[in-house]
Amino acid sequence: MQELGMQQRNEYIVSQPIVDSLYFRNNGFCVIRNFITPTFVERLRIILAATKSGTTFDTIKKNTYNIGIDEKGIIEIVENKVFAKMIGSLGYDDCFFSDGVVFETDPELFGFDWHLDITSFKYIFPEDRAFSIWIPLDPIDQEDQDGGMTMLSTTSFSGCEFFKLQSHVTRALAEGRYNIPNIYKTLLGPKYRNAEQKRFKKLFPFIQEQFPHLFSDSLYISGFSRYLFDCEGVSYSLVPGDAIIFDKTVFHRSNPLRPGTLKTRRAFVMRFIEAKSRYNAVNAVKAGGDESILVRRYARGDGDSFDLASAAVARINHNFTNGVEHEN
Ligand SMILES: O=C(O)CCC(=O)C(=O)O
Ligand SMILES: [Fe+2]
Repeated sequence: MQELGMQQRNEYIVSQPIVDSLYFRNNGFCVIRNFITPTFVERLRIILAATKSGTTFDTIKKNTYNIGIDEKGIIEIVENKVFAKMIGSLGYDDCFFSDGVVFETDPELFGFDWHLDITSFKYIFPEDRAFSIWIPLDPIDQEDQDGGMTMLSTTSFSGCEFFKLQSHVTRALAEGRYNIPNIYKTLLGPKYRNAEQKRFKKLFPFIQEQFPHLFSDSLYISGFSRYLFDCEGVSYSLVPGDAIIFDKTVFHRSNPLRPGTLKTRRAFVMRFIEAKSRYNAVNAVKAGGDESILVRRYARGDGDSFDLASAAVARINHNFTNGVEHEN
């Protein structure tokens, strides 16, 4: 474990966030201990309480995009030197804050099955880099009620090929190179929209219990692959102030919140995109799902760099000594 200690201290980011950068570079994710202060955890809880529930998914209580995007504390975190040093140590170049997302679940719901965050990262090309920081606002105790997340190492299976496929197919459709039935035309695909689909969904718990190996309604994986992912997945117990940082290529899922004293589990997620990425206009428009206000603000034409003059950017601070670039 590595301490990224610096003298600098501000109200929101604890002065010594602890990450294991080697682990991150090998697996695509790691835990961050001491990421934010109790004051900022409280601030995020207030923001979440004032957030209306989004409408996209029915396995989660709240999933709302574009939250806290102009919040002073978030901008301070992003522009903080300790933060930039941490991000740099994980192997990223300069990156901008692209969205704030709220997630809340309870013991009645399952949260999300294994997935990638295509909605949040549809704006860039598959090879462009991006990541998320998941900040639970309630304690996560794996032995007790859990409600955390499970992460799949990119050494087991990486989502990068899916980003490629999704972007290629979306572009091919936009260019009219082939046609597919309407039902497949957005990211959300044939999920349960009409009455017939909703009736079908009611059978799910039964089918999944009886035949978990045969059947899956995941956008990405079969029932058998879900079993493999579950075997390989990594989870953490976390206290408020800790976080999980994960690359866009990392498959992840919610751990259900078991019944107990905690009635709801809240989380705030910060999304980041590397500043040198290019805007993938076709994918951004055609992939479906919610839209990031910040990305819309910074986007120019298809294939162009983002205009980040007004963005919150973590500057990784490259130094040049004797013509050789090295990171601080
Ligand atoms: O909070 C959750 O349960 C899911 C979070 C998630 O999928 C994400 O941060 O991308
Ligand atoms: Fe996610």
